[in-house]
Amino acid sequence: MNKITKCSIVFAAAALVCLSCAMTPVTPADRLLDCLKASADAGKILYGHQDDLCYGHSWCVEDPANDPLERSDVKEVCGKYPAVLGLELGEIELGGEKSLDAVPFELIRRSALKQVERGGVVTFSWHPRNPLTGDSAWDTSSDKAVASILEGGENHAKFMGWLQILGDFFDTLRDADGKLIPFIFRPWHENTGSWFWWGQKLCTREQYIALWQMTFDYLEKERGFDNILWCFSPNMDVDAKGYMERYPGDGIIDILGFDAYTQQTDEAGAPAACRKFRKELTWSLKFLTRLGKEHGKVIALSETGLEGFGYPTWWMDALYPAIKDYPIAYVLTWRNAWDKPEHFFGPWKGFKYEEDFKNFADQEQIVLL
Ligand code: BMA
Repeated sequence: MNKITKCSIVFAAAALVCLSCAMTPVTPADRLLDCLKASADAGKILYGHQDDLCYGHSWCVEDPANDPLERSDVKEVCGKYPAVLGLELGEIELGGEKSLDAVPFELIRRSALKQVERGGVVTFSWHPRNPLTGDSAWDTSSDKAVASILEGGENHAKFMGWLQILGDFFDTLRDADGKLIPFIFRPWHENTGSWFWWGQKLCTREQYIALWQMTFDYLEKERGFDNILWCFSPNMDVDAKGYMERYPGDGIIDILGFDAYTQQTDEAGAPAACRKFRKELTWSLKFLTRLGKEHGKVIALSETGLEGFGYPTWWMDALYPAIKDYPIAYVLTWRNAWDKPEHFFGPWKGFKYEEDFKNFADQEQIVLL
């Protein structure tokens, strides 16, 4: 084993294991933030995959309460688990047992704990229903949804009830010693687009920021969660000014993220789409790096992928060259939906381009568990 490889393994182990060490920082969130900072400062990028322990391209956990959570599409391809596990909480606010993607919340809870037990990082997204119409998060039929849940709005009490349910779930995320695990929370994402009820054209800047403030105040101040890192993640179709236009503020946000996808095309259009993605991502990460330095924040590529992967070298020719020179703490590819065969963004055993992912995962800079 050469020196560099050895160092990187030692470093990766240190960066991930230090999640449980009790050094100087005060809160569990501070400790996780320090680990992410140290890892990014050392030039490492943690690789993450959405819902990786709950299901994969052609399987899903069938016994949520007892499954050992050992399966993973990523591990089946490269021998390691993702260092970051993304999990989705949409529809938890309805009080049912399963998420909008039909994943039992008990499985989501156990997966989060397992990920931390393995020394990894957890990040939650949340696509709650439209509180005004009761339809999905993608229902943009009214520009009054955000206004209706802010203080004084007709749905304020209802929404606070949703936050309470979310907080109750967060309260169950405890390790064997009963301590709350640290995690990243990334609500109200892709706000620079207008496809969610909290998007750009559906509320004013002030309303959007008030939504963040209300969410933060409830969970951090009222419920006292000190184990949450807050990630802001607009989509990659803005410049630095557009990115910051609705920034909730340094007092709330810990991580500056970006959601950036390669545009879907047919096979013939894929090379051009990949080139465009690489160019735009490089350009965007350049200003995100600057913003991270100016605001003293960790940066990340919070969601990415090429749906269905109609390109043989997306990982090594589009993604890796765009991210390798920037201090992003992690990159997360979206889910491999077991019930929608073409809806996959991560690797899986048997996929024709799996070697390309293996090459990516083999890079000294890329960290897995
Ligand atoms: C989207 C798609 C949907 C899913 C949602 C929340 O990007 O994957 O199928 O319901 O994320 O996970």
